[in-house]
Amino acid sequence: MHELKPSMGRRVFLGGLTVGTVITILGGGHYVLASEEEEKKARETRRADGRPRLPPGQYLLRNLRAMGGTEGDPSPGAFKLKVHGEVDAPFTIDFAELLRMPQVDQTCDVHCVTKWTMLDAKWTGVRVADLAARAKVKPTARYVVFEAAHGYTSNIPLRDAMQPNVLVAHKLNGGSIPRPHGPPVRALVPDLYFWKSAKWLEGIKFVSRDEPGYWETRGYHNHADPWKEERYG
Ligand SMILES: Nc1nc2c(c(=O)[nH]1)N[C@H]1C(S)=C(S)[C@@H](COP(=O)(O)O)O[C@H]1N2
Ligand SMILES: [Mo]
Repeated sequence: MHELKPSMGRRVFLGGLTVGTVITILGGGHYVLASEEEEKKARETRRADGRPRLPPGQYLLRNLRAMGGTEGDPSPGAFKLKVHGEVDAPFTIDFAELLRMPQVDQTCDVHCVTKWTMLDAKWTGVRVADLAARAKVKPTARYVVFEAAHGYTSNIPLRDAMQPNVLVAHKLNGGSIPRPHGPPVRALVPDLYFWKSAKWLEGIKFVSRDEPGYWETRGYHNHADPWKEERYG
């Protein structure tokens, strides 16, 4: 993956440097750097929870950078979400049924472990907490595994998954999620590094024992808190 040292100039980065290829490349794509002023402001602003808007070691992009991954079927007609595991009432819903659940509109920031942060993306979706309630999650469940197309998975503790800003999202900035970003539905876990937000989502599995996912078994941190810089395991 591309390491960007905070001390390095942005021109050098734009030149496409590869400093220290560590572990594995997480993806590529196009991106637009924010201005120095925007970045300074984000560094000095605090969130409602008191944490800085820009987590340590991050720089600011103006757009969401497409980070790759093997695409799933983007058509809503083919979509099915299986909610299962340590639950009393497992279920599978299609896209229409997902839209009939309570919808949340939310503006939030996302933070990628490759060190870019993007502020204020607008998402629409259903709370994982609402899906968990419908599935009647058993008290034995302690972790959640997001299951995506072609075997990609990510794992998070149940308490993180129950946060009100953790969604199964089907809209980005007012439209359907653009192709590289995981349509028709992706997970959104804004307060952990973005690899936890599985694109082309197919299942949510509740488990009693943790199941480290795709990147978690390839050297990345199991928890991935951007404010603690939980980058590598
Ligand atoms: N299914 C799937 N989801 C995935 C990935 C992937 O390869 N496959 N990559 C993850 C990583 S490493 C990141 S940083 C984000 C990137 O999302 P974006 O391409 O929308 O920026 O998606 C995550 N979700
Ligand atoms: Mo990532």
